[in-house]
Amino acid sequence: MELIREQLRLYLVTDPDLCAAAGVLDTVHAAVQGGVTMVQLRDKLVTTAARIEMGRALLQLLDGSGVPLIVNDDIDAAMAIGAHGVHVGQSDMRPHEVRARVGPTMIVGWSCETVAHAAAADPHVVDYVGLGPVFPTTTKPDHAEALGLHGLAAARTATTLPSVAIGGVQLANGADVLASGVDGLAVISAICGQPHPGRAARTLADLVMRTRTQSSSPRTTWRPT
Ligand code: 3NM
Repeated sequence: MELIREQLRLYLVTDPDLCAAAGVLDTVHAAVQGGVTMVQLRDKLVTTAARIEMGRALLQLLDGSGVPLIVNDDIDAAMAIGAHGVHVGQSDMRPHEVRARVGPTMIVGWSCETVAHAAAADPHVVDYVGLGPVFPTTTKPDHAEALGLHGLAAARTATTLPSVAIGGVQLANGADVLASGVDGLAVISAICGQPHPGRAARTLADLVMRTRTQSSSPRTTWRPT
């Protein structure tokens, strides 16, 4: 479980529209150079075949980097690609069904929008939870009500699973988000579509590292103010 906490430190979720200028592959390449520790292929609008093609290219790009590739929602694509994992949301296939499909070794991530969702995450089935949205975000227009920092901290303490915060996470609020005790930050617009995705990733990765070394024991000492 400790490896996955490390891999969650800076989690890039791809968005083909926001990455349009540089392209998904170049954005991911630059972001990994900058220090991204996990990548999720997320494209809700393409066919499984197109997702497999992009996923294979991403897997090749990530080869040797130690950065896992996770596929959003599409289990068939994840398995065809040979991705490291799959991520599902509350309205997608249930985690235990996903686990039954993908077997014991693939990473299974689950989006949790409430404290109750986080409390329901089964550590025997799920490898990590995505907690969010922390803040309102235009990147996912149909998102659930934002948790805010207090809600994020409550959701984080409702589960022992490794966790990553998502939704409106940016450089300016990253330290506050990490203070909730989550293992890492998941971002789209803070990297995708930035003028220099590699530099944006580097600055965020530095923030994550700095915050980790500064905080003595955030998982037990953080209290909402
Ligand atoms: N999932 P940005 S919020 C893909 O709450 C996604 O589960 C969310 O984009 C959730 O970093 C979100 O640009 C969008 O705010 C995150």
